[in-house]
Amino acid sequence: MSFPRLSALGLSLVLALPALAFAQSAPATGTVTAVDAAKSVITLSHGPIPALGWPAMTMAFGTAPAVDLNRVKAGDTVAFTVAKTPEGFFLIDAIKTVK
Ligand SMILES: [Cu+2]
Repeated sequence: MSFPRLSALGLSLVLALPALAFAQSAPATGTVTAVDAAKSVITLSHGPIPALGWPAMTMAFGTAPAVDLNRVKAGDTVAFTVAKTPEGFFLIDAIKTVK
């Protein structure tokens, strides 16, 4: 009967994973500095993202297929969420302009 061993392994894996890995996306806000919709890449100057332990910075992100980058442009102030893929990449999985 291997069930108890599997349970213990499952628990240790859950505890070892960063909280974000398979959980909800991390919320953040920022300003768009560049958009390449054809490549699904957006560059943002973003504020601190406490859920990821990140300081404010300017960086490029890939985006999830559901994100339509034709709806944002350089200079826009945006609210977005960042998800970590199982491969360890950070992707924007939702974004919207804010006033
Ligand atoms: Cu960053």
